[in-house]
Amino acid sequence: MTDTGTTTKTSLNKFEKLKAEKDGLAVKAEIEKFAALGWEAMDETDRDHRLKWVGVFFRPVTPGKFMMRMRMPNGILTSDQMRVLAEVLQRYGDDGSADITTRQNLQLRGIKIEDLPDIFHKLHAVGLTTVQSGMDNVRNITGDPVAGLDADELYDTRDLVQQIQDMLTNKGEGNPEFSNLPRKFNIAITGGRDNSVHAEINDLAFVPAYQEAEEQGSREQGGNFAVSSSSHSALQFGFNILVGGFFSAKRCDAAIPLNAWVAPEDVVAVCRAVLEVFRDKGSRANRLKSRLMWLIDEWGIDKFRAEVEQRLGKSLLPAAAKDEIDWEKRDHIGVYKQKQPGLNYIGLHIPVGRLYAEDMFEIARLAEVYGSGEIRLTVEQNIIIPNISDACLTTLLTEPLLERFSINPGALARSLVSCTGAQFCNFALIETKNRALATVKALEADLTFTQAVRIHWTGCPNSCGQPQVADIGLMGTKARKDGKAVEGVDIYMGGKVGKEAHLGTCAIKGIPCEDLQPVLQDLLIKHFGAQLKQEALVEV
Ligand code: SRM
Ligand code: SF4
Repeated sequence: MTDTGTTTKTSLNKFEKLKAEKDGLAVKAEIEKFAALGWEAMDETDRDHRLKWVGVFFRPVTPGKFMMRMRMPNGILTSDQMRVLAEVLQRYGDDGSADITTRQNLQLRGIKIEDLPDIFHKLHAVGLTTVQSGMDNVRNITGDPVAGLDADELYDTRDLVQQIQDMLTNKGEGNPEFSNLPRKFNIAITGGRDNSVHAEINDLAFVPAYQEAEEQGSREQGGNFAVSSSSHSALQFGFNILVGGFFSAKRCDAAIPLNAWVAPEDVVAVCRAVLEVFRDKGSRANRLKSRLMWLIDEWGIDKFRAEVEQRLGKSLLPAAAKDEIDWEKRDHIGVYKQKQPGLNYIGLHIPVGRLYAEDMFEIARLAEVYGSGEIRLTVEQNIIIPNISDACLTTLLTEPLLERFSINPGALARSLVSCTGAQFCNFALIETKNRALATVKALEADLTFTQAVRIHWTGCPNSCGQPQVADIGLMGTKARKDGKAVEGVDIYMGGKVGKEAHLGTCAIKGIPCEDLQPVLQDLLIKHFGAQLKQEALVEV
């Protein structure tokens, strides 16, 4: 007996029941009412769950101070939008902060329910939306952070990402067609060579690949072409499709090939078809087995592919023999030439992605004064300011903000990623962000490095901080020390990003956080060529 879409109503899990009682998107029309009522008088299910359909998260750790999760398609926003977000936060003083997320997105903290009508009004005025960013919806869609800037990119993902978001959110207004999926769903598109979006950990991902196409026929379709060595064929640009990648406390899997290739103009339709299959056939019984990969497991990839084709209304071409992901992953920290002559982008390191209102005003100012007003976010929780002319570059590099948000951070700080952790997240088994910063600072004080080492912290097995993609991943757990339960970590090793990406696995279990420093030092020396500063001095 399957537990997929054929499930009877009686076996629905508790979240399915709350969705059946009242659709999550219904709260959109009730914001004024909630604001008047206040968070304590509100219906608890609306407050704790349904508000997530409009991106508003009740935080049991800070009751009354909500988190607001935006949507930032391809991680791009304007200085005006950044300034509006900063204005929202400014109101909350010390309680207000923002985090850049591992999905190239922003989350605001300290939000009061009585302010929601005004906040939504302000966001709407600058074209920002929070809709369908939590619960059983498609999360922020990631794309190359240097799309349209990178001379080596194969495809500029920006417009496609926006089109997909518009389709599934009805241009930010909310779309009931896709607001009741069996579970969360992640989509990523990359048109660059270095897999900057971690395609392998998404439920649905598109990676660049050229398909042999008959020259004549292909030209008639008006696609992107490269000349092949064969005189009879051209190479048409498109994407190989990967499906089923996900992390959860129960299971983590890299995405697998759908054995399908799609031209850019069909990507939105394929997203729709895959989401329809997931929506209508995915499991709604056991929430721990509801992500897309469980359905693919049950059906087999061939049946899944056939169902997608049926929804699409046409056959998919088989995958191209190889994809074009052939670079190591870049971190974009520093100054880089754009493909547009005379223009540059700079990548600023934002320690563990944490921002305050003053930082955001300042970033908006720098983007306007030195660039075109555009600001970009990365899945490493950092910021890129593009379109800086050669003439402006030197002055920009003297701006005081760059002392804190450096273009040349230390070898560990540079690639440090951390999930929210115990400060705001009630799932957390440990505090993460502050600990991550303190640990790296101490390690950098004792060691010298010849390479950057990617360390990712995550506060619990939900893996929002993606420890499985890291060189060293640290996952919060309860450890034992002197017979007592203490905060600890399981250590993941071997995650590989960029070309030939694969997931790391748990190498060491249950290290108490207070004993972690020497363990990490040892790993950095043994596996990543770090040296104790004393020893390095002796060698010199
Ligand atoms: Fe996550 C739930 C934060 C990326 C897997 N995640 C949560 C909640 C909403 C739990 C909660 O209600 O407290 C966290 C909110 C804490 C807070 O106050 O910030 C939370 N997740 C985050 C963020 C903010 C981590 C960060 O610091 O960057 C990321 C927000 C992304 C965004 O902009 O939408 C975030 N979460 C991820 C990722 C990474 C990714 O997408 O690349 C994953 C693993 C990949 C995946 O989903 O396959 C991830 N989050 C989860 C899960 C486990 C999902 C599952 O299938 O079991 C949960 C728990 C759940 O959904 O039941 C979860
Ligand atoms: Fe919270 Fe756990 Fe996700 Fe960290 S990994 S944000 S602790 S749910």
